[in-house]
Order: sequence, then C-alpha cells, then structure tokens
Amino acid sequence: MTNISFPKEFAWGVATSSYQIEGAAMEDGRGESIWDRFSKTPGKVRDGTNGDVACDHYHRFREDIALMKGLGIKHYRFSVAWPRIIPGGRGKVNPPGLDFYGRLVDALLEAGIEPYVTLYHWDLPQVLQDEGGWAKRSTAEAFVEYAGVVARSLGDRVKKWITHNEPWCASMLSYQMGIHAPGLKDYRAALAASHHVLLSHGLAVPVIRAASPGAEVGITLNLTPWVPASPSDADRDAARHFDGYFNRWFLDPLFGHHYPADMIADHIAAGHLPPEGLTVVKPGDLQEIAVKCDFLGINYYNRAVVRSDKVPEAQNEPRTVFVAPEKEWTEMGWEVYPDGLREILMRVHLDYRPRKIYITENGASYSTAPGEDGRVRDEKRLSFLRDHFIAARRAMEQGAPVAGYFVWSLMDNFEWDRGYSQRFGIVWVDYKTQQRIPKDSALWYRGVIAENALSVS
Ligand code: IFM
Repeated sequence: MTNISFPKEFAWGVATSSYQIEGAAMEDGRGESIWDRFSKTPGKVRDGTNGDVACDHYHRFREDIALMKGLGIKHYRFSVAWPRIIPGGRGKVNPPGLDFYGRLVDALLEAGIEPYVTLYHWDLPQVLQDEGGWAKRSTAEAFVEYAGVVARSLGDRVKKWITHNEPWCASMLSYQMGIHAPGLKDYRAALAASHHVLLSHGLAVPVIRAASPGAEVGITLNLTPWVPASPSDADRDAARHFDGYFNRWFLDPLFGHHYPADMIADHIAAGHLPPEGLTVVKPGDLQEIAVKCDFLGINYYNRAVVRSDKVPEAQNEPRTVFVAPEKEWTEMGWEVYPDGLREILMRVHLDYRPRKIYITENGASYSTAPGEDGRVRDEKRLSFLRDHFIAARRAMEQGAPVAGYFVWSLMDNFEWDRGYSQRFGIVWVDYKTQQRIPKDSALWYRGVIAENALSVS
C-alpha cells in the first residue's frame, strides 16, 4: 500500500448548480430561465424531463448541508440562479431570491463549510434571451449588474467567486450546436456569445472585488486535452483546430492574448465570421477580459482524439472521436482517461501560468442503483475518482498550483439535455421520494478527506 498525501490546506469539495438541483422553479418570485423554456420544448431533453422539482434542494438545503457535514466536506461550490435574483434580467431585485442564498450561505458557514459561488451556470433569464441573449452585448452589461447585486448581498460571507461556468458550453454548445438552451444553430451568434460571456467576466471581476473585500475571484473553463487520431497532416491540423475551438479560444483572451489568429482565420475561411473578423470586439474589451484573476477553475471529464473528417451535425468542426476500444467509458459515452487531467493541468500551468488552479469539477456518470440492502456499490465511480485524484497529485508534483478539487457532483441531478438518465452524484437521489443515500464513493471520499490522503495498492 502506498499513501499519496495532499498539502495541508488542500480544499476537498463537491459541486452542484442551481437549475440541476434546486427545483422550486415557480416559487418566491423566480422568473423563467432559458432552461425552463428549453426543457419544456418537446424533443430538447431526451427523457422529456425538466428542473421544476429536480432534487428539491430549495426546500431541503438544510438536509443536504447536514449530509455534506456528515461526509466531512468543507468546501461547497454551488451556483446562484439569476432569475431568482432579478427575474426581469435587469432592474428590479427579488428579495426572496436573495434571502434564499443568504440562508444557504449562513447554514453552510454554521456547518463549517466554505461556499464557492458560481454566478452563471447557464440559467439565463428568458427575457434576456428574447432580446438575443449572450449574442448581444447588453446581456454582458446586465450580468455585471446582477453580479454586483449578489456580491453586495453575500460578499461579507462569501470569499470565493466564480463568474462563469464553462463559457464554451454557454456559447458554442448552446448557440452553435443547439444542444443546450437556447438551442440555436447559428455560428456567428455563438462566436459573439463567447465574446460577451468573457467580456461580462472581465467587467464583473472588479465589481465583485469591490463588494467582497479580500475575496478570491476567478472563472471556470471546461478544458479538453487532445491528440490527433493519426500522425497524418490532416488529423494534426484538425487537432490544432479542435484545441483552438475548445481551449485556446477562451484561455488566450483570459490570459492577455488576442483571440487565436489561426482560429479567426479558420472561421473567416469557413464563413463563420465576416472577412473583417470578430467585429463584436470593441476597443478596450480585450484588456477588460484579461483582468488578473486569483485562480482559474478547470473542469475535466475526458480527452479528445481528433480526426479530420467532418460531421454535418457538428457544423463542420473536426470530428472528435472518443473511441479507444480497449478503454473504459462512462455512461455519458466519455472515455475514462485520468492522465488527461495531469496533461491539461500541466499545459495550462506551463502555457498560461494562472496564480492558482481549482479543479472545479470532475466526476463520472454511472447509474449503479441501491442493492437490496440499500447500499450503492458504485465501485467504478470510486476508482474513477481515485485515479483522477492521483493524476492531479502528479501534476502538483510537477509544479501545477492546484489548490482544491470539487467532485461533480454532490448528488444525482438533472443532467441538461440528458434529463435524469445520467447519475453523476456521490449521493444517490430517489426522485420519487427525494431520499438521499451516500454511495460507496461518498463514504470512501469521506476517508480521503479525513486522511487528506489516498491509499493505493
Ligand atoms: O452536469 C454538468 C455540469 O453542469 C457542467 N459540467 C459538466 C457536468 C457533466 O456533464
């Protein structure tokens, strides 16, 4: 047995998001979000479900906090639902919405759990989408207003802020591929959306800092390491393009570079941008986006094996292949590839030098159900997490400044376009009774946190 230990202050946590767990979609003045509208549009969510009730966390948050406390979890990342705070997108604030998060934060602090608040995890007020959503610059301005309202309300108690979760999903998956709300397939709108999401981050950071003295502020990206499917020039070029599309498009401007020139050229050539390029970028925007942050959040799930042949449904992006026949896959159809976490951490550390990195999400979908004795023996998730923790530790030994690890997710929840068919939780949720059962992975995680170490045979 080898013992792999972590630094003393390492932040072990779990993550969730508002629309995926809260429910209470029509309560206490909450406005409609793009996910309410999208999930109720036939054919958009595979099992026809929505987040109206989800895990009913809005009413059960005290029970959920007690559960976390029992597992020894001391760091909790959750998101705030913009339509609960400002149902009309901008302007009038809804006090009961702010009160809910105030009660949540107080209860967390009382339980000795530090809150990490994400301001945007995809539930845009529908009224803003009706005006064009993130494709419009005015949404970035509305976000800054909303961020200020939340930071002024919670900023005395919350000292870790994440502006956005996964800008690639909020823009490309949602406006280009049409898989997430608002379900558009408009490449130009998607590229404009990506810029406005990043701009809103840059503009919000000083506002949050002013309202929450001493706080750490950052942004979370979903990053994917990649490899060409073959050494052919075509596959290597497709891999370059994939990296630009998925990773560099967001990392470069956040770390003080322009949008990648090769990608602007690719997009002009493909007709995704006019010959003048990304015209939504106004003077000063890139300086705003490159505001110095205290940390970068990285969400890691899998790698991309990239080949050059095109698939029409991906709107002519190079084809990413997750097939590695001898390897294991999760139920999302994602390859289990722990070393990819080390690879992406090292790449970000060496190429961009963030001050600090939190792994703000990592986890796996396996539907293992309770046995007759009520126990959930989710060995696959347990070994998935163990192998990824080891990969993160290796990156730390190689110099990556990783300060914490948030398992996705605390509990099974609404997995967007896949509805409730995918279970990422370390806690089982029975959606009929709302009973929670910590799975074997949660009990094992409790031991890791207690020891601040892993035992590996
Ligand atoms: O459930 C999502 C989460 O909302 C964002 N990151 C990826 C997770 C799994 O798909």
